[in-house]
Amino acid sequence: MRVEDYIQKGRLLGVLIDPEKAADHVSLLRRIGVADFLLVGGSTATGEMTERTVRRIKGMTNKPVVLFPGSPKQFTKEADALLFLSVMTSKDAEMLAGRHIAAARKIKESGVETIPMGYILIDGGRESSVQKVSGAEALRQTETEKIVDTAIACCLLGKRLIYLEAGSGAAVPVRKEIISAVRKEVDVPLIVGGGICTREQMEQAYEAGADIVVIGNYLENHPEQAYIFGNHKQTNQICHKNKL
Ligand code: 1GP
Repeated sequence: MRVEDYIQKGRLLGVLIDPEKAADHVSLLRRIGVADFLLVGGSTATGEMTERTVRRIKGMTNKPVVLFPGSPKQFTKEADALLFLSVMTSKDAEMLAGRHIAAARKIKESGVETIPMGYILIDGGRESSVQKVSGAEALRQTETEKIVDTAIACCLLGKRLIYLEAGSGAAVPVRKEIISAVRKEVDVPLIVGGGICTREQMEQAYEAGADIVVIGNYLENHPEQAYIFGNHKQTNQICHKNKL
């Protein structure tokens, strides 16, 4: 099944694995076990690290492995799909289209499934690594109307997925009122991530309209807590053949 079709099911948990943070086998297994699919990416990971990490995960599970790249160098044809993201809150043309042009031919020739995604950075209470690396601005959590307008613009631009991002390790996740306001105006699947550390926060995001919740830091630091986020929907129809 194509990843884009799979994510239409909703109430999915994506676990983000940063290739720069080497994880032991048990830690990775725990995180893979609770995920519906894996996201691989980091702000400054190299291509080699990314490819090694994708191969490693694919050697442990048949759950989809999706690239969430911090730069074009992080593309690898080993992945099942690529989130081809435009940082909608950036004023830097490179973040909106320039880097995409640089990587376009390689991506097309690889045949890897590519999902155009609008990435909306929202203030999570501390400067995120994506802000440091890209210089992208974060919209304030009080700017609901602007966030919704940005999401509408994503759809008008043909994005088929929207990521509401409070930033890696955010002190405050995206408010549920923002998620529901966006949900009311757009039909494309919504990903919500940044600073989610509890089951309650995850459930609130789903209830407000998130189709996918992404957790990175918390599970990286507390892999033994992964079970808390498990069985987050009644029928988890994931996966082809589960190697775990
Ligand atoms: C970061 O939204 C993801 O891009 C995940 O954030 O690491 O804070 O869970 P956390």
